[in-house]
Parts: sequence; C-alpha cells; structure tokens
Amino acid sequence: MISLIPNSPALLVKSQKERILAIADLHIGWEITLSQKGIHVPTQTPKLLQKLISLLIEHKPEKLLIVGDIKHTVETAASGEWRDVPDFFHTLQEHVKEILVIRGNHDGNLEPLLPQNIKILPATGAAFLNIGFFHGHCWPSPTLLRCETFVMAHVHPVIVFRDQAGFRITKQVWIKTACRSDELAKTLIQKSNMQAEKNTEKTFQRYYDTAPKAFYIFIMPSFNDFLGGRPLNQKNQGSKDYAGIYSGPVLRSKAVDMENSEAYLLDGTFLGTISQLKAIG
Ligand SMILES: [Mn+2]
Repeated sequence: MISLIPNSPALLVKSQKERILAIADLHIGWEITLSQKGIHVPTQTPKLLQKLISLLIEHKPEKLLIVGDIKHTVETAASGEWRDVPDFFHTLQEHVKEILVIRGNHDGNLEPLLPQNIKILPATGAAFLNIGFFHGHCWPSPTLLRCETFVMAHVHPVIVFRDQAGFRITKQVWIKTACRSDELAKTLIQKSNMQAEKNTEKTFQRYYDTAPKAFYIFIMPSFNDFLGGRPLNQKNQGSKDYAGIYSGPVLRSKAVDMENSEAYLLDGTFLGTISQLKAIG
C-alpha cells in the first residue's frame, strides 16, 4: 500500500512486514553551483538532513529509498559535495537500517561519495512491495511492468498560479497520471532483447508470466524545495506549445496522457488536471 505523507514530498510504502520511505531529487550541492556564478548561499544540506531525519523518526521505516538525483552536478562532484554527501549519509545511517539509491541523471560518479553499505540500483528502476520505482530520465526495465503502480521523479513538478496583476507563485505538487500499459509494454519490448510476437500481451506473458500492468504513475515532488521546477501548466518561454515540459521518455510517450494527469498540493488538495490548470499558467 502506498500513502503520500501529508505536507511532505515523501511517500510511504507499507506491507505487514516492512515500511519503506521514498523521497527523490535531493540535489545536494545546488548552492555550490550558484557560487560559481557569484551568488553565495550558505549550504542548505543541514536543513534537508533535518527534514529527512524528522520523517525517519516519525514513520520508522526499515528502508529509505532515494529515487535518484542525490547530488546536483551531473558527471563529477563539486568540491563541496565531497564533504556534504558523505556526511549526509553517515548521519542518516544512524536513523534507518537500510538505504537504497536508484541512480538519476545527476548521479554520475556517485559511488565514491556514498558509504559502502548503501546500495545503488540502476536507473531502469526496481520494484519494492509491488510498486515500480524509477528515476524517469530513461526508460524503466520491462520487468517493472509487473507492478500496477509506478513511482518516478526527475520532473520536480510544480504548478504556477498567475493573477491579473501579474503576481506569480509556484507550488510543488504530486502528479497522478493514468498509464496505458500496453503502449508502454510495446515500447519496452522493442527496446529490450525480447523476441516480440504480434501480440504484446502474449510476448510479455511468455517472459514474465503475467500481463503487463502499470496502470498509474505517481510523479514525486523534489525533496529539495529550494530547487523549484518547470511549471507543468505553463508554456516554455518563446515557444508556442508545451513541448519539452514533460521531461523523460515515458511522459513523452503515447503511454501517458499528461494533459489529463491530476495535480495535488502536498497537503492533498486536488487542484485539477494539467489541461484545466493551463488557464492560470
Ligand atoms: Mn533527474
């Protein structure tokens, strides 16, 4: 069972035996990259750490799952990250038994920054308690289609509210979107080494002993709320359409209709569908 934690960019997956707390998009060290442009913001890492420790104390999960983008610099690690990231994880380990990380697009060269007993999982994702988790910058593994629910990150979803005086505020949101599992299965079969038959469902059945599921995708807000994000209800500047707003191959594919996806504030308030929210974007 999946539950979104009220007023937190985090969710809890529970079975009778186990509780897993999932978060995503920490982007530790984004303020270090600002300083290269002459803007000096004190390190925000202690605030992120405090927020996360409070959740671990309150919900007592056995596992902490981070769905990608631990650090901000993409390929290497900035010098401040060499200090902040290991310290962050050493402190976390005092509060939770097991930490797992699904690799995001910002997580190149992550291994030397993490304590040894933290498990790094591939960007194509992993299933926990029958929920398929992947970061979202690349396709998930076809094996995840055995899960009915997917959770991805990467998008940092926010909605912009603009009034007639021109004031703009943005709010972080959860996105829930329906997924056409047959479309997704077709693409993932093509991309893998599976021998495709005419019927997608049959092919899938042969390999995995089940029909492809994946009926819903939840998109997680970023745990680091200093980051903001690209408003999903606003056109790209200088562009007539919304191309490029929906990042990652899954959201751009035929499997997902982002226009009809639902946006929820972190307190659970339902705002509307993305296409309805364009009226205020
Ligand atoms: Mn990402």
